[in-house]
Amino acid sequence: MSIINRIREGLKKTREILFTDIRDLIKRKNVENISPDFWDQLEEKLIIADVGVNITKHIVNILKNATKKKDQSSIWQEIEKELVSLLEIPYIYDQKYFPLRNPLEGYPLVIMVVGVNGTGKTSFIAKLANYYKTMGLSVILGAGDTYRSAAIEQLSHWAEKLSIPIVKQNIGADSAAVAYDTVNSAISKNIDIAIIDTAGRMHNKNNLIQELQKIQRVIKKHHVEMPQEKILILDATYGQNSIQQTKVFAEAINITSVCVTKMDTSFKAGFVFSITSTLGVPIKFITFGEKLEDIQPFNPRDFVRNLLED
Ligand SMILES: Nc1nc2c(ncn2[C@@H]2O[C@H](COP(=O)(O)OP(=O)(O)O)[C@@H](O)[C@H]2O)c(=O)[nH]1
Ligand SMILES: [Mg+2]
Repeated sequence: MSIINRIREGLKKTREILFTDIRDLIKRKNVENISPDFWDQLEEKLIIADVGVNITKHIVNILKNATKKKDQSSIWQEIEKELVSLLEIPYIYDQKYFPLRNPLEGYPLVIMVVGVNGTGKTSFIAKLANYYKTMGLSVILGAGDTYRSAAIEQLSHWAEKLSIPIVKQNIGADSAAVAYDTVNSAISKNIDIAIIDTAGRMHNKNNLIQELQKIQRVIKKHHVEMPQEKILILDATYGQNSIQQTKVFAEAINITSVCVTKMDTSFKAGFVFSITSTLGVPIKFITFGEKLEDIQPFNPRDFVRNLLED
């Protein structure tokens, strides 16, 4: 299956739940006679798909305004433009590391991955490593989730499968030390990218915050501008709740971007339309399956087109 088809397949549920009505709307010959019921039902659907009340009202207004345009293609363009603008936060990237950026000459790009357990952190790291490996870059992993032994094993499995190096210690080890060693190894071996896994839960919230801050502090000993990227993983199956659950991570460290996982299984993927306005950072990746290739840099325009086009 081509990449485009994989994404469409992955977004099938969102396409059906959220966008069937909107697609129909665009195709209507007679947009003047849309009944108030239509708008009520659409609003209800958007709310069920976890778009969120404010964004739902906003989207319905966009659609109402768009249907005032006379021809189909201007309606289409208007809807597309407005939906894209909800998803978009412009950012700078390097062609070499697209969609990420490494402003530090002569240093590896260090990526810290954070998020609640079970959201898909470790799977995302494997997919991301594979993505960059395919682009010809070298990658090293750091098993920074030392809180659960399964987490270390899982990451080691992926490192082996991808034939890339990994830095790990035993369960209960100091995760900041693992992170430090990972970056150290990347620098001394001239590796392009270091990706560091972290714990998603600890005894309590304060432990977790302190742990993440410590990892960050220790990485900074290599260079104050590291880690250059801090990616928060949001699980699409939790919808709006996934944003609520992750406020603690945003509190602990300055998140630089978001990856939304499990787009393929979710009926609640509508919440992606409220991520950028709630968290104030761009969505840079989505994952839509369990295979290594089920990852894509997030492109708001392609995303909206995949949902709106037949
Ligand atoms: N269908 C689907 N499953 C996923 C995706 N990403 C992760 N998973 C599954 O979600 C579960 C938790 O993933 P894991 O990476 O261990 O989460 P972590 O605890 O945050 O590290 C695993 O069973 C993964 O296979 C995705 O994009 N689609
Ligand atoms: Mg994990």
